[in-house]
Amino acid sequence: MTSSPLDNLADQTAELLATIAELATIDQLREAEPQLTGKRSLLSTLQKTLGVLAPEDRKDAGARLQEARRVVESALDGRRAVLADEARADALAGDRLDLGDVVVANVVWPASVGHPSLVAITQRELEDVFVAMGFRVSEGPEVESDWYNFEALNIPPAHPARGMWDTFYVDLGEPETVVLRTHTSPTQIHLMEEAVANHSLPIHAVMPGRCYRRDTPDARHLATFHQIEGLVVDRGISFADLAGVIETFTRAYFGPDIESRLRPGYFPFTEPSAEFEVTCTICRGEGCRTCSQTGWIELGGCGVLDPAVLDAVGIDGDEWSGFAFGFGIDRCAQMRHQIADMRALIENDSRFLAEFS
Ligand code: FA5
Repeated sequence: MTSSPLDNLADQTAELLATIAELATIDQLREAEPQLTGKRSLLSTLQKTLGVLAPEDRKDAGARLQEARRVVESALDGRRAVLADEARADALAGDRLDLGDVVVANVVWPASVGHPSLVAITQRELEDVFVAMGFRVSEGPEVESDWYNFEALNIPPAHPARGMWDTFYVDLGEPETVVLRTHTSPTQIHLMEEAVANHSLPIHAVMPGRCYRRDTPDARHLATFHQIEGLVVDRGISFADLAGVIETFTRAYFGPDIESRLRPGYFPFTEPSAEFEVTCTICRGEGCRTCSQTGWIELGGCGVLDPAVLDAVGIDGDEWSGFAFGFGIDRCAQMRHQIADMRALIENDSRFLAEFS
């Protein structure tokens, strides 16, 4: 029996089908296709050999070869469809929003989201210290009339001391009559008026809250910041009582290692007045950018109530006397936690926020 070029066609076709079955991606299929069915493929090469066959065998061989090509091409098409389906499914899986993940995330999230800011935490700690010392906590409005923010505090219009506070005015009523409070001191006036109206003197209170100034933010300043005001109105109060309260506060809040001092200062609503400072905790008093190389950081102002203020609210200065203080809450947080630049408090850097969660 004479041999034919198609003697191994069945095995060769089976090998081609096995190769096709192993193609793993559309790209591999595209690359392999010319060698499987193209001009230089085995099937095309066999096609060219048919000419050597006797004419009576050629027709039958042609038909077998055609059938083999049909089978191979059909396997190729089938594999192409499967691989295209798989590629689409992979892409969809990549894009898919897994609702299961969202549900799991909801369960895990509360542990790491939504905690009070460092300023809120500090405010609460400061309140706790003063409550332990016998003060009650009160509040006042952030939008004030000029009278509460300035005039009642012995700062009449055009008084040079107004320059101490760069003020945001609210566009309401007569020009420059309504302000965003520049300090918490107007709450002193509200409390004293209330006590007079209710015959409820003496007063021992602290009043925390937000303040606004047209200050350019820097290492120690923000345009929106917080103060905690302190007010004592009682009989026989002197500067020594104020100094004692500040000393007790400093030890309770900062611990025994921090040094503090009162330096003579000026506020129109207290006389005598002082500025309360602590050793800069960033440089331990050596001098740095945060404390402008002084080694000290001012935390607040304080003093004995000026009789003109008692007069403005109708309190008899012969019977009653008092003192007041106003500390920066953000500054207290800054010194307690050694934050070199106060702007970190409002930048929302998640690494900073996580430190105080
Ligand atoms: C006052 O605001 C006075 N009302 C304090 C006072 C109250 C004196 C009662 C006497 C009696 P002063 O402007 O110095 O004072 O501000 C007090 C403190 O608020 C500062 O020491 C600082 O800690 C904080 N503070 C002031 N301005 C800013 C600001 N722009 N950013 C952050 N903290 C500030």
